[in-house]
Amino acid sequence: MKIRTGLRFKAQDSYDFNASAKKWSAFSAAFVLMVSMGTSPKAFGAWPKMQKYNLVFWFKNTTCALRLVPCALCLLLISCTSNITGTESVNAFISRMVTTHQFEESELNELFQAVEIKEDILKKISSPAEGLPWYKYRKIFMTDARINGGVKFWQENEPALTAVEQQTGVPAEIIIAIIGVETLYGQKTGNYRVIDALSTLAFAYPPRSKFFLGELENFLLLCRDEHINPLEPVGSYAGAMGMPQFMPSSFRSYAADFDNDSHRDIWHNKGDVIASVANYFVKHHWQSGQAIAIPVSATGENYKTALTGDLKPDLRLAELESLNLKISRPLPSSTKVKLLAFEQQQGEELWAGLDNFYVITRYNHSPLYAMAVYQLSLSILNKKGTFP
Ligand SMILES: [Ca+2]
Repeated sequence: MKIRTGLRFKAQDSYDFNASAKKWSAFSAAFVLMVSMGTSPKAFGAWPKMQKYNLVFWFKNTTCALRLVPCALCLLLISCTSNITGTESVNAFISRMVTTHQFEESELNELFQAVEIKEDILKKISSPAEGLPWYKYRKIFMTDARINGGVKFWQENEPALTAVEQQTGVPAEIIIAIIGVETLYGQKTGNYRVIDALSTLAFAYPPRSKFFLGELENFLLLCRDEHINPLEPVGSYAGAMGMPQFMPSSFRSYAADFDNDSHRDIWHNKGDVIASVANYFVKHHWQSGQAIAIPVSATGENYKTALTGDLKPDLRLAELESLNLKISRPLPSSTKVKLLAFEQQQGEELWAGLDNFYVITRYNHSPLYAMAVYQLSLSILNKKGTFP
């Protein structure tokens, strides 16, 4: 079995990457040595003379800047070795794909000739937006453009949204808010080739290598299933694809074919996108008609003992009361909630997250993300109500 019969991978022009890598390695090493020697003038007895001629200030600033250069060179080195075929890790991956999934070895070798390691992805993976406090994170998503865009998306895709909501019980405004937060309704789906993003993180980012090797495996499988050239799909720097930003493993488990054309097209087909998001929620046990999150007010500070890291609802309503917490809407007494605190500029805002809030966090494990989706969904719903 091949990835795709007659598939034509356009490999890059041949280039002696190994020779280039050696050259850059030697150059980087020499530079690091030069800079590190230069930063210890005291050791060479040069300090008094430098102080005498007012060179200390110049020296400190210059060495500080120079110290950054080796870092840049390391990244440059990675980019110079962008052809990763022949490396031990890529060979092992290809062997596994051949033995486990019957891919053609020569075809995968040819494919990886065209794959590029992207240095900017390695920078981006280290600074996710989830590190922000809630009051800053919220502003990224609760904008007029995103709310109005949601209303427009609703109006343009009303038949598919209505059908999917009736079929699955997942509200249209939640599906729309996910697509709005993920890609601004398909406007920002990412510009990296998925195979470059996944290969960069699988082969050049050891902390998440295992996870991304799995996603790379799933990506090649989905390309074979869907008859897609693996060099074509584009996505985020982490390999999330299409309008709903599904990772390849999510695509294989949850993507849905709304229009029954035998393709699950989450890049262009809005019906498939809507059905796929809803299916993701259904498979994570969305409860039709149930609340998502409810504001809570506190007296005293007893509640802080309930603010644990896990997101799964764990408190009964009676327990909320015993912690001097008051929920702003009545709920059945058997309901379980998760107490969540969101950082505001002054103090924190408390919410009770219900099972459906937990389901949203299965799409992205951050409570900030789930709250942004929930609040955006409410704003879209309200705004749509104002249209004739
Ligand atoms: Ca389809």
